[in-house]
Amino acid sequence: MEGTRKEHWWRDAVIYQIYPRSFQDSNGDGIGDLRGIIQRLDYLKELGIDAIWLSPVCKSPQDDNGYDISDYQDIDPMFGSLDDMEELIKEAKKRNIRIIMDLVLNHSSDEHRWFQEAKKSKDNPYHDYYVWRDGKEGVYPNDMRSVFGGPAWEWVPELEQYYFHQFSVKQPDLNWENPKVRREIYDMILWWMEKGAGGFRLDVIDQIAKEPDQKITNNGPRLHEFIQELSRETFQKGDLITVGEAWGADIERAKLYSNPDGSEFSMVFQFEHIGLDQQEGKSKWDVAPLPVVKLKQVLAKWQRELHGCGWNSLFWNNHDLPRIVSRWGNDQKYRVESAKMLATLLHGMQGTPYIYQGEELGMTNVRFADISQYQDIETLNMYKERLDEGYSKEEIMNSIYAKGRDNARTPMQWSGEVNAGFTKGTPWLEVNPNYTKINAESELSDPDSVFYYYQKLIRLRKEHSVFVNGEFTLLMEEDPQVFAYIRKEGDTEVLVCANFSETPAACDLLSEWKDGEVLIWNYKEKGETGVLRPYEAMMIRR
Ligand code: TEU
Ligand code: CA
Repeated sequence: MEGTRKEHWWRDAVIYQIYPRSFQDSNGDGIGDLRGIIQRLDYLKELGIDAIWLSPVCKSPQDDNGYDISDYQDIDPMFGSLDDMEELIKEAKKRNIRIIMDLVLNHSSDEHRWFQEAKKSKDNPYHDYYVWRDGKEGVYPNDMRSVFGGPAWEWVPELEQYYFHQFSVKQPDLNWENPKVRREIYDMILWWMEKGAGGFRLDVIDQIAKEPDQKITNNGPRLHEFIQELSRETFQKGDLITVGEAWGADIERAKLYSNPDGSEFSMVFQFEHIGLDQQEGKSKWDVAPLPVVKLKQVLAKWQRELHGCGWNSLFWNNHDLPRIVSRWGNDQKYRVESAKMLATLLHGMQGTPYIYQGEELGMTNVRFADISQYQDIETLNMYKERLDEGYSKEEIMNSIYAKGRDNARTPMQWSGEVNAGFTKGTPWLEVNPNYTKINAESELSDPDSVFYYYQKLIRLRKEHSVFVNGEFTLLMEEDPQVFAYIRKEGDTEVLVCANFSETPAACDLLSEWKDGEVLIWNYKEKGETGVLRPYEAMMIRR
């Protein structure tokens, strides 16, 4: 790994996210599980990834699909057992793949033993593990709202108190002000480290230092103090990849989160680019067209500003976001071209690329006819809320088609067999009907597939240290179609160039770079000089 500092060995790694429920069912109950993942490790090895980020598999009543944990030190029976987990870690390790666990530390499930105790009485030792305020029934401490709709306060009559929940009623917020809570969390993390966890992704970590009386949810005053203590007490004792999820991160905070001295995390997920296709000042459901020039500016800013003093996570997708090829590509006529174009742009940048399951197949959004076919708590709550507010069903369904989280959660499409080869039973969420055409089996039998394109991008990152270390310069800044940039390390330069639209785009860069070596290209034959065809993309080195 030339040019990579030893302690930052993970900087050329590529991470694959698995949403266990939807990846592979091994026992016919319609829900993906750990043994299913073990069966598919060779597929992931073939793709070439270095680590798997597993969305939560701990014990949970599944109110928010596992992001509501009732026992941090056990596996939900739906996914398997602790033994299965240890086997997964072991089998992955054999293939040089590490397992990154999802830590949900802002809140627990209301079915967690701590919360069961906490609500027994005000002087129960666990009461102060959560965030309570005195009050009167019906008179909320303030008007804060939960991310999933409704008030952020829930009344417990026996205590005559409200508890605070930034997410669902079944996800009470943990009280990080309480040193005992922090100690319990650290011990639990150390226990997972001993079990061989190779890293952690920290759910909504920017929200742990909330101050509800000030109506502060993210970026609370003690946030970085808490994170530095957490890192010192746990991660720094091992050799891990860690990534914090922080919707509220700006550049300055990201530099703290991903400080190369290792005082917080390896890197952070920031979401500035993710919010660009919504109406100003409104929610994600109020969809607007993507301003491509703005997208270029935002990504270029993050590239420039973290260079040398932080580290980016690179992602288009996760289990909360719609499928990128449907969102910012074209999932019909140019599905393959645009999926590859988006991958080229992302994997050419500095940072750690994340691939969300199925992204490497060019999987698309889904359009279920009826709301009863949807499962996600956020979508279902929004549907009710907006119906009450007078939106038409059609408007609401269109928002769901564009932004609903179930778009990412339909089962992984393995083959053209029944239920896409995901399960022999009834899948917990219906498969996308396009599985007959889009599936891993057919991708693996086609040398020009999206899968092999991702495989090649991953390999390029390992072969050329310029992708890991190089400086980033945006070209053609004001051009609304062409997204182009240069990466430069020493004498090596790579041009990454793409047409971010479905109409031909004028671009002189290709003739300037005609003597360079084409590293990857999503079209086969040469086109007209000075023109990029729909979604045409390439990397050229000189
Ligand atoms: O998501 C953070 C979060 O704020 C999301 O609810 C986000 O606002 C929304 O999904 C955008 O559509 C994390 C997890 O990734 C998510 O799956 C959980 O539901 C949430 O935390 C609560 O734990
Ligand atoms: Ca199962």
